[in-house]
Amino acid sequence: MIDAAFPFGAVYRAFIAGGEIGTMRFWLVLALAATIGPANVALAGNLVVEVRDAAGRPVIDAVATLKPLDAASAPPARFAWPAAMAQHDIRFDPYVLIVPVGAEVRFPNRDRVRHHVYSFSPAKTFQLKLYGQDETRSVVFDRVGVVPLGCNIHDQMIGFVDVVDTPWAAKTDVSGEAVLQGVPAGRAQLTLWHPEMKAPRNQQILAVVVPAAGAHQAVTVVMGPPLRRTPHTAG
Ligand SMILES: [Cu+2]
Repeated sequence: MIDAAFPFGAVYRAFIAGGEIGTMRFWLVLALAATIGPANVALAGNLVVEVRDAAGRPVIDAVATLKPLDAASAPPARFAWPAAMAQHDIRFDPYVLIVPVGAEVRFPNRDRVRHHVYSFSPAKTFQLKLYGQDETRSVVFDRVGVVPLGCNIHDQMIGFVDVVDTPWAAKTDVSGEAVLQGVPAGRAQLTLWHPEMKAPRNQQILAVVVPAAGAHQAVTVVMGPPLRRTPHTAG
């Protein structure tokens, strides 16, 4: 409202001096003031989602996605991390990659051995036939859903591309926290997904109400046994 104060004064003087045209501009400024008023300031809060298992341990690599129920429309999904799924030390890196629907994902091979990456997922069925060190391939993910990845040569290689249609998506870090930035205030559906979660479709859905200032949401999930895969090396 402070920003609107100066033009308000200027146009009000024009209103007094200019008759009908001044009146139109007067109402225009009122409409402008309404669109930049407190109702829309509520868009800037962060939702911090903290995910722990039944024993209270932080859950790493869980994907939190938020679908606001009150906001009219969402901005296009763009994420800070690269749309890349490397093969490194005979494993997929990262273990879980979030991409917006329509993203072209690179699959660089950083190993000396060759890999043959594939998925049978309904969201994306593909295969990248054997390719070697420092070569890369790419795949466009055009449908929303989880795409489990495997390698024909190395059975222990397991990874996931989570294709989402919301800009409010993030992965939990080592402390079990995912930060959804700039979420709209109001009612929303919060979905938590992890490949090892013991739940239908490996996910838990919560109804939440996000206050204008943002919030911290703690969630406990039930985890199953870890998938058998190549252990992550230190660093
Ligand atoms: Cu491989």
